[in-house]
Amino acid sequence: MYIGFRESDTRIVFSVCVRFPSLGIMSLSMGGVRMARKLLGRLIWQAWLFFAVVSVVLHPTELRAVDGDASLATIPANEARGGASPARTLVAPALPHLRNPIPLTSQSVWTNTLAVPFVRVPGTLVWFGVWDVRVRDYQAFVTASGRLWEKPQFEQDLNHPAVNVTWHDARAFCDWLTREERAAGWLATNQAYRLPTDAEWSVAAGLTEREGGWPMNKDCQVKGAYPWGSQWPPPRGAGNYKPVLGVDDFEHTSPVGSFAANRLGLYDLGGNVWQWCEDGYDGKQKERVLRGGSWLTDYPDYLLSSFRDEYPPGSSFGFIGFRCVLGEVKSP
Ligand SMILES: [Ca+2]
Repeated sequence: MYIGFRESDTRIVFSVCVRFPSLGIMSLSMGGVRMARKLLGRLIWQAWLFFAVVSVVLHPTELRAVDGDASLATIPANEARGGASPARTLVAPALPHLRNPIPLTSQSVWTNTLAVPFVRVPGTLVWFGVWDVRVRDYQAFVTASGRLWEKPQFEQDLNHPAVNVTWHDARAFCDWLTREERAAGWLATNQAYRLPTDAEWSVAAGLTEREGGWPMNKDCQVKGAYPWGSQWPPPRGAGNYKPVLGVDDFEHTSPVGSFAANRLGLYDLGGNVWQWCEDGYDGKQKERVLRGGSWLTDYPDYLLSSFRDEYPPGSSFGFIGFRCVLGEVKSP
């Protein structure tokens, strides 16, 4: 539409008004109306007035790095609030907050209040904790909540994965940490911790599986794919599995991060402890899915990345732990 002035003029006026809405207001309130009319002409003045009003009403607040680090990304507020984009594609939540912003690159690592790094997992909408929830993390939850926690019969230090945790315990931990970090201003109200879904876990493990259906129906359907690659038997250093495999020196659990991470930077995706997932194993919903194998696993099919184990959600063993993911929720 022709509006009587050049596109370059429009850009300048728009830019000034959008970036400095207060300047537009000040000029208008201090006699700038006459000056604008005189210098810019009637049409440009009208455009200025229009854009000043629009910018005051609609100008999005931007969440910026408070430390002034120019290398950190400025994240649009609509992304921060999980605003719907015209084409809703698989875009991980921006995880912006006012204290620890992250650059929006595929290599992003975001570290939470428990000093647990989280990485984006392309193909999902969530960020994965790079390792299982540790004894030190879970102990903080137990101390704060008073929840009962029976320690295992073997020795663990603070960096071992927390075990003897039921599916309910794992979810309670996620809820607690969500509340804590929201209250501290580290998470937006539409961001929350939870367990990974069965499908998300598969993506993190590098599996390509059909969408939908129960985990039971996908059990062991991808042959020859293990957390360490395709070779069998597993090579030395593949992870913490049952001693009979001879791949590691740990009799029970091992400190998180003791073995090489996968291509996404996730540790112990296979071995050490089984990891609870959100999903029911089948339509009966009596059991929950576990993925990844443990220090007690040696049977070849059980070590497949596509293997699903299942236990009632109240089960608690020394070979079961969990990891958290961070994602968006539909409403606070
Ligand atoms: Ca072992």
